[in-house]
Amino acid sequence: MKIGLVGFGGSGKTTVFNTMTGLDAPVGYGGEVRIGTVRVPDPRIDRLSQIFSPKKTTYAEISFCDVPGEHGAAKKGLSPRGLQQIRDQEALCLVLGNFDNPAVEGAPDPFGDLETFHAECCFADLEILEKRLERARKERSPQPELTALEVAQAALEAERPLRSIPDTELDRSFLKGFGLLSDRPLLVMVNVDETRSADPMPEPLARRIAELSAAGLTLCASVEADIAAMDPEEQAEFLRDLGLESSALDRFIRAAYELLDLISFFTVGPDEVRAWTIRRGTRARRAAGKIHSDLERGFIRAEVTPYETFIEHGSEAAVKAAGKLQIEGQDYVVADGDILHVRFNV
Ligand SMILES: Nc1nc2c(ncn2[C@@H]2O[C@H](COP(=O)(O)OP(=O)(O)OP(=O)(O)O)[C@@H](O)[C@H]2O)c(=O)[nH]1
Ligand SMILES: [Mg+2]
Repeated sequence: MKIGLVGFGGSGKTTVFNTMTGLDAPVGYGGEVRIGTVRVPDPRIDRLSQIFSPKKTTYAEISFCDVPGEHGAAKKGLSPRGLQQIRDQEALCLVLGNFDNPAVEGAPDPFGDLETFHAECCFADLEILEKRLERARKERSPQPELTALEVAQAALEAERPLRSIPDTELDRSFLKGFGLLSDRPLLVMVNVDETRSADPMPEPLARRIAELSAAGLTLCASVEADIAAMDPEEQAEFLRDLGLESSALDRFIRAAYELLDLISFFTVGPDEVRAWTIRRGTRARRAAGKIHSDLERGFIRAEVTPYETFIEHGSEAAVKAAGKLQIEGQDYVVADGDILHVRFNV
């Protein structure tokens, strides 16, 4: 999963990036585009790894791309270069500064920044769509394609982000490869100051985020940076003192999985215990293809054990003996926590 961190200059993107990835990119004033990955913590993988003692344990990963914002009072917004950088990201995380930053002019205005970002995305998408539509009309493209482009254009003109238009109204197959920003899943992260690190999302902001079909999260990036540097026990105590249920990384990952409708399935064995990320609703053959294209091509069946069943019985042999091993065909919808063995023949 690739997530682009975007937002205005000095909103705290690089600070967030560092906390999430454990890297140490320099904060403040621009810089270069950076990429870092984090491992998605999963206690189920920890447990499976203990049981199998594999040579290798592989967690799911999220990669973050930190795109510097524009600086200076006259230029607030996203640079064309910045926009270009985020087009190939699967999801966007907009960081909104809501703390006093001496390097940024004026009081923080997360609500206004959200509107500006939204307007910029709609505008950039509209530009792309207008060109496409003009060409499609000239080339007398088939009606369904024209309809899709027109529906998208009308939504953007009404300042509705494309992500808010359901598939039943918009045939997205005609919009593939355009890199439309307002169609990307969006997670809005409000970066608050130290004194309000456990405050809930302000109501008007929460409402607007919902209207934009986005998800929201608050954190204090600088407090989180301190938390990330602590050892686990210290962390737990510190979080409790602050009134936080979990670290921003945990909350972020949960929100991102929910937003993108992602789940994990597992493969296990003496060589490797591994988590794989798929979209909810993915069928067994497609899921097998994540592991290797041969498994998708030559798919015969999947032997499935839900994680809980496995833990209850303690071993794969015990699961089988209890008659709990599920033999599933290619159309089986893989569930979160399924342990899969794919039988295939190529
Ligand atoms: N008080 C406070 N300061 C913060 C917080 N988050 C970031 N900062 C500070 O704000 C400044 C800018 O933070 P960055 O993370 O570099 O901001 P950025 O969004 O990456 O900025 P650009 O890359 O220039 O767009 C730094 O001096 C940070 O230390 C926060 O939660 N509270
Ligand atoms: Mg930065």
